[in-house]
Amino acid sequence: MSAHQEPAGRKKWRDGDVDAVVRGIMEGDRQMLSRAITLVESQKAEHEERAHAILDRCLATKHSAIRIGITGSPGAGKSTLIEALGEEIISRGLTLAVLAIDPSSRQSRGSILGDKARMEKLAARKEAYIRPTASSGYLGGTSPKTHETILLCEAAGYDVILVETVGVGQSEVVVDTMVDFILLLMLPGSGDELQGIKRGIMEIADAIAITKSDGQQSGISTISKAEFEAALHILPAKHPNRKRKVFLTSAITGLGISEVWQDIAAGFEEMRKNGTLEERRREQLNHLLNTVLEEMLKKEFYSHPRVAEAKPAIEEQVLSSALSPFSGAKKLIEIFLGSGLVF
Ligand SMILES: Nc1nc2c(ncn2[C@@H]2O[C@H](COP(=O)(O)OP(=O)(O)O)[C@@H](O)[C@H]2O)c(=O)[nH]1
Ligand SMILES: [Mg+2]
Repeated sequence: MSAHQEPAGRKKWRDGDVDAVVRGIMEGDRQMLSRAITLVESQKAEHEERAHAILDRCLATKHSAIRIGITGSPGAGKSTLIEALGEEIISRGLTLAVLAIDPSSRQSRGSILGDKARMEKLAARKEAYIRPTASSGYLGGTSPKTHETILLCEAAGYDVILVETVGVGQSEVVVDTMVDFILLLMLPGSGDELQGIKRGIMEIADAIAITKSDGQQSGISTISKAEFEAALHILPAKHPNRKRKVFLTSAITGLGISEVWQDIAAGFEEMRKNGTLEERRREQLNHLLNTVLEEMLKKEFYSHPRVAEAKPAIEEQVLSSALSPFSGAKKLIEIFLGSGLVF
């Protein structure tokens, strides 16, 4: 840890805080971790700057966790499974952070509490850190901010990071750019969804869990398992040497939970051994760089005074067909770059 110098004079408490937050995160102080995540999630420019200063320092720790995406339709049993899987992970002597992203939370703040209540037992464990997060308008909730939050949790030394996202099609593709393993949750009897949208999701899933395989559902679950296994057989392989598995799980009876964990741990170990993990980490960082770059450019562009001034007139020309949308866009870019005339 670098020497922490008190700023000359008494600067505002928050300004000299980066050092304290970084140190706190690395020492396992949850409040500091939560504070850093709040900064990362903030839209305010001054928060962003501090968040980035914290992230830079945290990335230097080069801590790496097993990152798992848990995805599936609302009600598929994600939060409940995470609670069970979390206990399994803790029983193996590991610590975990859970990022529960709730896209419905913008409408009802209550659902965030709902998720945390669903993970009540896990929330009480000192080995687990649970962070419910509003989706801030991103599809399925995952965003560059989720990725940055993952990096903060890694610096805090958690062994495993679970990201709960709602399966709405594209969101899995986004979460796939930041995790090592995607567990897709399907309800028993949902085999007919194989024809539609879920096919795309299945292509990036590393394993499938047929949830709620208990009580009267058990029979239907077994049929679904066979259907999904057959579908995986047809789809192109995701890993050259590892077969993707379908598990029957129940958070109530504990069915399949240990097996799911073993599959995840084995997959991760294999990636670590054959070098694909390191490669993936590089790809993940590169993806984050490009996503953030795109966002920053967009923000710079739209908030630029020259652009704001010129845009209405150009828009009008495009709408009246005096200018093609292509030429209009090009003109705005030129104005942004300072090489075009404002008119
Ligand atoms: N019978 C049974 N019900 C479950 C199981 N897992 C979750 N549920 C119920 O399914 C509902 C939705 O679960 P939840 O974890 O909130 O789903 P999420 O929206 O995917 O996070 C809740 O009422 C749970 O109690 C399970 O393994 N068996
Ligand atoms: Mg949930």
